[in-house]
Amino acid sequence: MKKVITYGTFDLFHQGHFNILKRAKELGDYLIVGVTSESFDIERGKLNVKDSLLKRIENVDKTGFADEIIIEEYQGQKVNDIIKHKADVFVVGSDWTGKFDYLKQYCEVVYLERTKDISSTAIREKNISRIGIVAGRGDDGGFILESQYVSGLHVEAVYSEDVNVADDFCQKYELNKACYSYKEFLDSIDIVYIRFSGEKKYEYALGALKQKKYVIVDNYAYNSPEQIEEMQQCAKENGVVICENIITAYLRAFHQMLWMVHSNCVGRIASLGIKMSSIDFSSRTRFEDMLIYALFVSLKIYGDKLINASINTSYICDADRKHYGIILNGDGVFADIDIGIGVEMDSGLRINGFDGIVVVENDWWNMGFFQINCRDKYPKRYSFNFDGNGTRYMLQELMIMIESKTDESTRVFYKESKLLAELVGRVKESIKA
Ligand code: C2G
Repeated sequence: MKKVITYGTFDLFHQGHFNILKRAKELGDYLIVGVTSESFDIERGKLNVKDSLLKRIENVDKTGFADEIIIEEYQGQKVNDIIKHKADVFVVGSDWTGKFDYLKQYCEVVYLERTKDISSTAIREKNISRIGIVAGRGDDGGFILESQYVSGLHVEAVYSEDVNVADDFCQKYELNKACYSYKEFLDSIDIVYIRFSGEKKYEYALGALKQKKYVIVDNYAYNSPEQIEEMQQCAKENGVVICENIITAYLRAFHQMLWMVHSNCVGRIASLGIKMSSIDFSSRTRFEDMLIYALFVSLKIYGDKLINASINTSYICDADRKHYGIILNGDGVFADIDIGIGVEMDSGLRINGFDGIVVVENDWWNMGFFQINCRDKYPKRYSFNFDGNGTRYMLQELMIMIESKTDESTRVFYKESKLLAELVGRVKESIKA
């Protein structure tokens, strides 16, 4: 007897789930389905799961394909299950291609093509939101993998003016369709992720907002404050939200750190030290991409006081390796920012208070933990480990905004986005001068 085993959360059960169970069953004589427990989903960072474990099991059972249903409760359980149940084949959707190759030493591993179109009834009845990506050249930055960890979302379509870019992207990430007309693209989705840094980003955003689509945008602060204001106004008028993709803003550790700093845990803030190197951030990044993150943290610490701060900059360049020094100085404000492109640097964040220091080592923009050092006390660590690159937390926030119909994110307020754009502009001007 050939035994097949497959796993999933099976939340908001839809056609994609049905298809994989049907095809998994066809690969053998006996199908075991592992349904993830609530605590395992929390542990693996799967967010926004709506149905209870009981309901998810019931839905799998109703298909009639499963001969046995088990519960997946911990990391590493798949190996144990395969050995225990003597499974011959492990099956999972192609959205996980490569991720489960380590199981090949125990049984055959089959990645079945994921269902690209999960049917409009499922989308309507179960409130599944469809995402479309406006793509430029390059990869998706891990966005699609991260979106798989947020239940109730489905990446469906890609748009690009360049037919080849759209086709390649669609094929690479197995999306439902590649669109060459922006209107057709907008008609088939609910949320637009503008992963495109060209001039037309602003037009794409406005076009989508006018069609009442939620918008996620990278490097929003490259736009002028006036353009940002216009986009925000347009979002409000159309009852949707434009969401800025600054990953740090959505991380649990970052909030906790901010709340503690604003509760005086290190006393009055004396200064901020921010260092970031492209070597740690992302090898293909530009100065502005990192500047947005550094200024965002400064803004979250100092708030409106930054408006009147003076900005002094220095710039050293050696071929394509560059170092930028930025000092923000004002009434109650002092931030010292070092940004290196291709330059080795001890990346980290220090918030120096009169009574102690907040320390975030290394890649602080992706922080899972921080430490507070206060005199006469043991250093204390606050840890909120998370998986992936953090994008899923931004998507979770977006889902909450959609469900609760909030008109702006409390993680990055509209007012902060405008101020950030203004600061980015001022820093760039100062460097040019
Ligand atoms: N799936 C699919 N097509 C879709 C959506 C999902 O083929 N449009 C597949 C997934 O690839 C997976 C199964 O359906 O094999 C269950 O999907 P989820 O409930 O989203 O579970 P997932 O988070 O993919 O977990 O240990 C759990 C496994 O790692 C899979």
